[in-house]
Amino acid sequence: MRPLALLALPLLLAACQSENRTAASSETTVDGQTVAEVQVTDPWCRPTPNGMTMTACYVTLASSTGDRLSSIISPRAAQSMVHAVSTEGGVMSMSEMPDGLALPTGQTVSLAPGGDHIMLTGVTVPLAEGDLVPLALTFESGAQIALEAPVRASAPGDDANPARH
Ligand SMILES: [Cu+2]
Repeated sequence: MRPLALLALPLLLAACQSENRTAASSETTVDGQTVAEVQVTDPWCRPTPNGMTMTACYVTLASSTGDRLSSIISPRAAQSMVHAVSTEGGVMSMSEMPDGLALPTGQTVSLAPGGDHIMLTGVTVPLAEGDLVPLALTFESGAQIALEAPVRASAPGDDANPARH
């Protein structure tokens, strides 16, 4: 019976998304039906060892109606913003997206290491692996999503599939 019980645990956890809050969505009503407007999944943040006060967080976003991620607030950071990464003359730099992050209708937008990311600055209490970082995302449509991003040293799935980007 023991293996069976262990197998059932991930299923139970998957069914309780509102409880672990590592995935969330906002809802809107279209023709009397409730549909998910924006979905946010797979959030995670990098740890801040050795007195680092800035770090990056990553999420996967999808909007069924087209939207923009316009602002982010986290109680763990003085400031949170969406950064775009660009390379010019072989030098990588990052800058805040002035108009927020575009979420084209029906497309999945993944923030991932090496690319666009959520930048936390002014992190005063270090983020350690296993911590949960509350993130409140506000979208141009007015939708708001609150979730918790676990702190991890590497991207979810990296162990199983290093080719994942
Ligand atoms: Cu950045």
